Amino acid sequence: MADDRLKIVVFGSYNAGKSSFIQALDPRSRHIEASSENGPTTVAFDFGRLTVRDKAIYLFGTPGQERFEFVRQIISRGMDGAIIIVDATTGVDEMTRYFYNQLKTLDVPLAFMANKCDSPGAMPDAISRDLPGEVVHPISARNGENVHAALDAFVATLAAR
Ligand SMILES: Nc1nc2c(ncn2[C@@H]2O[C@H](COP(=O)(O)OP(=O)(O)OP(=O)(O)O)[C@@H](O)[C@H]2O)c(=O)[nH]1
Ligand SMILES: [Mg+2]
Repeated sequence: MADDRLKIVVFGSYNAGKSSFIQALDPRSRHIEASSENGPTTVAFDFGRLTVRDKAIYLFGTPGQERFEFVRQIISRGMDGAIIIVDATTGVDEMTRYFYNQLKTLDVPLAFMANKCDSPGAMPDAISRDLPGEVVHPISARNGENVHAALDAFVATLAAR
């Protein structure tokens, strides 16, 4: 993308809070979902837009369910940065590791968000420990805490590249 526009793709396990994260950043974001036992689940993608550091940020949220790998592949094309959302109440699971390993093989800037930090069972420090050398931002997509600051910090690293 052009220098003043950035495509950021949001990955993470099923139910981690990817759609909520994009909703918190852009209240007018759009979400293509179907109903599931845990409420709405993404079956195509989320799309949100906002301006950060004078750059137009295009946020694409992916589906977390394993069977939607083909959707993630399509949405990933041409991304300038990737965010992995981790549910801080359940920790770094197999799917999170899968996304991490996949993204590490690409030369794409990456940050982690430890989500649901409003929840009493959240363990953001354990997530940092499980991902040595990686940047992990504690956030709550539900109450919006730290979401803008975390994205701002990530965009700053992209702009510096
Ligand atoms: N307590 C708490 N709950 C959250 C937070 N963010 C999301 N949730 C809840 O977690 C559930 C899943 O949120 P979604 O945003 O749909 O998660 P997702 O990662 O997009 O899920 P899929 O698209 O199905 O993979 C919903 O019940 C949300 O209300 C948070 O910061 N705190
Ligand atoms: Mg979703």
